Amino acid sequence: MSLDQFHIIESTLREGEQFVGANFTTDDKIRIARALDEFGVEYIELTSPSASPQSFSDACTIAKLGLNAKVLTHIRCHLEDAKRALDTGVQGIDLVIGTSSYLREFSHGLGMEQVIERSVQVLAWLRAQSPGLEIRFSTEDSFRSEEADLFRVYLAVDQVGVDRFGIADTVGGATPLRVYQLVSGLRRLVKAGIEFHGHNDSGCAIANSVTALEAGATHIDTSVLGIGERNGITPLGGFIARMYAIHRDLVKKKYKLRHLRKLDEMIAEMVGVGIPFNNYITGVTAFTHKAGVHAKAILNQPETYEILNPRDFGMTRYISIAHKLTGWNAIKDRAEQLGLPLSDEQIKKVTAHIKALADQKKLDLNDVDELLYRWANGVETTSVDLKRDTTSPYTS
Ligand code: HCA
Ligand code: CU
Repeated sequence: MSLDQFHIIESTLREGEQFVGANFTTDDKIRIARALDEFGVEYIELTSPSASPQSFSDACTIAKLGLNAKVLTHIRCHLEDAKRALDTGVQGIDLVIGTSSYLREFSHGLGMEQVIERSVQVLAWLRAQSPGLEIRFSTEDSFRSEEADLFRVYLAVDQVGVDRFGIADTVGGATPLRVYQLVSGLRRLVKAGIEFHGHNDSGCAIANSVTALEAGATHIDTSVLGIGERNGITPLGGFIARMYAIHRDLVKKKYKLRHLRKLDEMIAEMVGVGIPFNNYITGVTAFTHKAGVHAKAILNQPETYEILNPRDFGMTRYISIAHKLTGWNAIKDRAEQLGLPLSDEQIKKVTAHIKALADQKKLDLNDVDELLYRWANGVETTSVDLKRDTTSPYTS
């Protein structure tokens, strides 16, 4: 059910601002908010207006942009923070309070009774002030909290009434099975939406997010490139890749997938990092095929080795052919691209030659092309000394 009806809470402007390289200016934030809105995310979450005077005025500015996405801000369970958040004019507030023993002892210092008391107090105050406000209540470090404590606070909050409950894997230690258990446990207890926020310290953020949906969650937190505290949270692009693999038509309808690349590039530049080579969708090797066996099948039917269609994302497929694992079908395809009328027999011989050469040195596409031209011009050599320097295998 939720797999068909999920919502993205895009937190590049909140969790992402907690990434060590992030130092967004007001203009940066406006550009990011507009780009995310154009992409089609349903919600944009902003840093707490209590964080700094600029954070407050930027929240006011973004709340007034007239975006299609709902603008939320994220605050601690404090009355002062709640008052300041209301003053920004945002459409929703994400409340969070720590419930694990770590946070109770080393962060806010409150016992469970006080946690419940404060949560109910802040929520009831917000509800009274602004009945139409969309409010989420989340527990920080949910997976290292006692389950009985968690459910006690969720049920108390449910009595007051919230739009959404949050479950946070703050330290990135949860596995999909744990996520399934906790989310489905909460799903049985409450009717409101359920949001999952997952860090990626041990590599489960995307899997945990999708499992949360399978267990009944309705909203998933993401950030562009996954930026956030430490190694970050569920990356927007990776989550999109996963959901596209499940519901291609739905995802194509909901989001402007061709904007992902610009989004990833923009954030990478703003925070001073490169896009990882193996990044979902936009990494330089995401649609690169190499082995001859793969290349042959890809040329016949791309879906044989591709779960994502690069064209849907404005990306192009690349078949690497200048190496020892190449195959004659791929070389033949290249000869056809160059308009060279070589027979299959000739192509097979050139291919054997390319493999032998590649055993001796790194080749590039120019080397392959040169050999193909020579053969097409009647120079059927099998001992060409190719002197050209090699280039990156990703661009050859
Ligand atoms: C934080 C912690 C948080 C909150 C998540 C949430 C986390 O405030 O920086 O509000 O659900 O990972 O627990 O990002
Ligand atoms: Cu977080």
